[in-house]
Amino acid sequence: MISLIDDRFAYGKAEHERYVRDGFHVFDHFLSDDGLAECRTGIDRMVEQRHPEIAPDAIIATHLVERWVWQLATQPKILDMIERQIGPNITFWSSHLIAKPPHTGRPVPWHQDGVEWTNVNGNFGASVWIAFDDVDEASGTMAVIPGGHARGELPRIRNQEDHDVFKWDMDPGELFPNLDEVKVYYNLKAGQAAIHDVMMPHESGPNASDQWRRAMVFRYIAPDGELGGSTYYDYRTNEPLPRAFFLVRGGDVNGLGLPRHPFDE
Ligand SMILES: O=C(O)CCC(=O)C(=O)O
Repeated sequence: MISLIDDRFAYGKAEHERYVRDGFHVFDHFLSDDGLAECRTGIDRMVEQRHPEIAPDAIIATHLVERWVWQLATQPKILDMIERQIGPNITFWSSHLIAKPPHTGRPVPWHQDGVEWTNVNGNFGASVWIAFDDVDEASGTMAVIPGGHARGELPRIRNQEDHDVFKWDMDPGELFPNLDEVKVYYNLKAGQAAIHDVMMPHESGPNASDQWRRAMVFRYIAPDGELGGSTYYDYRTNEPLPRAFFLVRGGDVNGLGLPRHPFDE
């Protein structure tokens, strides 16, 4: 059994304090070399196998059908980090593979995740954003505004573009006036990762490079919040899949009968 997470990955008091202050944190070490190779094999297959209706940047809820995604998202070291943020009771509820092909990937407009989710609220863990390629501004990596999460809910407009996933744009006029100076791009090597607060304003540009830009994001929330339903679509068949909140650590404190696993073991 290979270790998916790099031995040097660490999320202690100092990292946590920086995450709380800045609203994001970048890890130099996240996936092990073997872990990265295994994930890339899975992603290549998924991009290849996806239903023609599913865009490569909208491959959602993959943990419901891909065991390797589930295994990665529930790695004890990741859950230890989330526990430090939200306490001992944790559900894992969302995975999203955002793969932008060379030259054709779509941009993601400025938004705050916690505002997009109208029926999921409560004690959120960080969103965990994992790079499977070297990513930078040219390839459409993500950008954040240090400290921007502390500004609360920012004004927004419904966007006019046909974005499958992100339905709201923050009003650009209300953004930080010196945005270009303050925004920080995730310049990551494949296998590195970053976390962001659910209220962090963030965006990503189109992929103007010759390389794929593939990243996956995982989301966690404590089980005592509002755990609203939704419908996702199986990336292979486009069949509907109900959203589920999997209790991955601790107790089902509100007695909701939360499932612990998406697969029969
Ligand atoms: O990876 C991207 O391009 C955007 C990701 C994003 O919006 C998110 O993780 O919430």
